[in-house]
Amino acid sequence: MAKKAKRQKPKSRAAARKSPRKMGKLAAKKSTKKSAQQSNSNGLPTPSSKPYGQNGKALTGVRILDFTHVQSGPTCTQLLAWFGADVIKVERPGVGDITRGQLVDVKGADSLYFTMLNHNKRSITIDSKNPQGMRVLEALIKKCDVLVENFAPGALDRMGLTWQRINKINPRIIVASIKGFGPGPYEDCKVYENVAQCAGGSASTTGFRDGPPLVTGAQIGDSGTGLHLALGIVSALYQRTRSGRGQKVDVAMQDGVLNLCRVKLRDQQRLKAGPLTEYSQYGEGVAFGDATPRAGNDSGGGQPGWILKCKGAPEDPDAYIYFITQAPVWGPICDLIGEPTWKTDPEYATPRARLPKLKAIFARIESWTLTKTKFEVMEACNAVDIPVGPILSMKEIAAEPSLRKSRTVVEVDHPTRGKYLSVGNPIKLSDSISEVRRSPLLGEHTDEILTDVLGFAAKDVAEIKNSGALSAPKKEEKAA
Ligand code: CAO
Repeated sequence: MAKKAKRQKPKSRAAARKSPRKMGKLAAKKSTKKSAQQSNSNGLPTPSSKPYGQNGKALTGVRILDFTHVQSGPTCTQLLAWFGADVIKVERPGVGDITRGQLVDVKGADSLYFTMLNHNKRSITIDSKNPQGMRVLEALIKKCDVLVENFAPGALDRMGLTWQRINKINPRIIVASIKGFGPGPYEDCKVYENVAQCAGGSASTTGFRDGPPLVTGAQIGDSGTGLHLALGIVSALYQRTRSGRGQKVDVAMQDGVLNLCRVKLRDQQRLKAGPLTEYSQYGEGVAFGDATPRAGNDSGGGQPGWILKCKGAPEDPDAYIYFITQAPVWGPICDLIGEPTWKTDPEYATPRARLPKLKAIFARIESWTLTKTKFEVMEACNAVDIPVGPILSMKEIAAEPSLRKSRTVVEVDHPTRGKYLSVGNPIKLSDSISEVRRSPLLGEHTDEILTDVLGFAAKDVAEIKNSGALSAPKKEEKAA
């Protein structure tokens, strides 16, 4: 890291020896004030007086050797880059991250899959299996604070970059890895998003009771694990300010998904105490098995909720609203839908009385929501504090002005594909403001990294380049 926080100077021994009794009254007062200030500072520098946003970025000075590919690892390093880390993405010469060429929509340009996961990074191409390539990698390991990777199990070791070797080259470096599974029977498996969703308990608890397990659209296996890894990395960086040494940070995708599904493991254990009464299955009189069932659109938080049709459904596939019959707002719900007697009728007045009739209650609420668009329902309900969620399509999200204003949805310009939309940094720091810069072209920063970051002299750069370590193998060599 570039600069350490300025610490308060320890008192000199002579000063420490001076007895307060020997000081004048004023000096004694001053000293008391000073020591109070010191004890409040926790060793931190004096609060900056610069305007917010002008103190660099949260991770300015942190350099990342980004050995990630596809989605999980790049999600993590993109977040770190948005917080100001210098992220150097190492890619295989000629090929790069495989996603550059996946789901291509503009011929000859990097795919949106790649561009939307690799903002604010620099790209260098290195063949890690070429000795000169390894020379560059070792130089990078010396210069970086964190190495992040999500290769298949054992791939980094096979390159010769074991934890022991990396740690020997740079004992301060943090080595952060994503694998599909943690230690155990599946530790050697390659894993993609949906494999993790299934193995982490998400699929078995998603979907309708009478249908097959479902995967979700949210990439909880890949992007979710990337988020977990980013937190592990910044925690390790913080610990390093005290320990002075690096450590390994490992996150398994199965574990990351399970962490996001913890309410379902909660329900698994509650089953021992009887049926899960907030599940609509209970109200419908369907017996529970011995594992957490799929709960359709029931709310996971214990407040009965369901997705209801609004004006335009089902022709408009997104004309729906998530409606929660939260106990504290039962009265306003009854008034809104035109059933004021339900507020006092013992058959409806309490959550317990409503449980067996939830299906019929939601049908009655739906007869009201069907008279309004999802936005009208939103307006009417929020006016009286009833929480509802409009089912927004990606088209609506892309056009939503408030998301543009908050820079959660941003327009980015790219030299080969032109303008495109991306999701910006969803985490807003008031003193570390993210700007979204386009993803790098393959190997775009190879030369500047070799010279400016690693300090290789022109003859070394030439030697490395001549070895073929930074360029794609020639066609005839490939065929041989
Ligand atoms: N130079 C030379 N070789 C390189 C290289 C470089 N710059 N970068 C990668 N390689 C090599 C690796 O060393 C590896 O070679 P070996 O198999 O000979 O050791 C090879 O490329 C392939 O790496 P891989 O096994 O990681 O890639 P894959 O496409 O076969 O598998 C994936 C992809 C994602 C299934 C696997 O990497 C994985 O399971 N990762 C961990 C879990 C994960 O992150 N999954 C999420 C992916 S996003 O959905």
